[in-house]
Amino acid sequence: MTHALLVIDVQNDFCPGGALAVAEGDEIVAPINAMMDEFDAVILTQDWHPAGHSSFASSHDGKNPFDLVDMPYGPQVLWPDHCVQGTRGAGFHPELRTYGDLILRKGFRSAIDSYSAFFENDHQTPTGLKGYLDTRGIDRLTLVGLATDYCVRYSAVDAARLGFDVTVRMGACRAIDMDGSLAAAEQAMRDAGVVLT
Ligand code: VGL
Ligand code: ZN
Repeated sequence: MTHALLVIDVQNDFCPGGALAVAEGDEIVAPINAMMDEFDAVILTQDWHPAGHSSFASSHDGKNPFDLVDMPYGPQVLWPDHCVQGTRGAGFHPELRTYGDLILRKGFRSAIDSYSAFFENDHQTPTGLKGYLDTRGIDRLTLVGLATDYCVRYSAVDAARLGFDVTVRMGACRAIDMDGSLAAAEQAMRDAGVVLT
């Protein structure tokens, strides 16, 4: 099997001090760096939103961060402005090793969010990652990164549904964990056949 490490969104805005900080988000950087050499390929994703993105609470009158709204493609949590293209917050954590094979950006269309590295939040619009992995013969994925209950969860579930052999190394992930979202994510990943270690 050809085994890739998929490093999800280890960006400044998801680390302590960032706009959408995940508790202890920076603690996974050293373990992820140490893992990279074990894999045939390393792929990093980057949440990459235009200013005024529709997933930002600031784009909706009278809404606050963490409110839920209905979008044409389904329910959407509204977030603080984060990972705006070209800003420091959108950059990778400065200590993360970033000389992997591919950097995949997602969430770049104003009208739709993209938690998963495979499909935007309509669960239909592809990012192109599946084609990249297939053409490189990659059939096994280990996921790490931020946040366990959003971008790691949806990426892992989509990968398993697409037929990849998927493991999430929970020790190298951290969660936003609101309203039981971490427990729900663990259940959804297990139900999809993802191995959690
Ligand atoms: C993420 C919320 C909004 C993530 C990205 O990387 O998990 N969460 N955008
Ligand atoms: Zn985002």
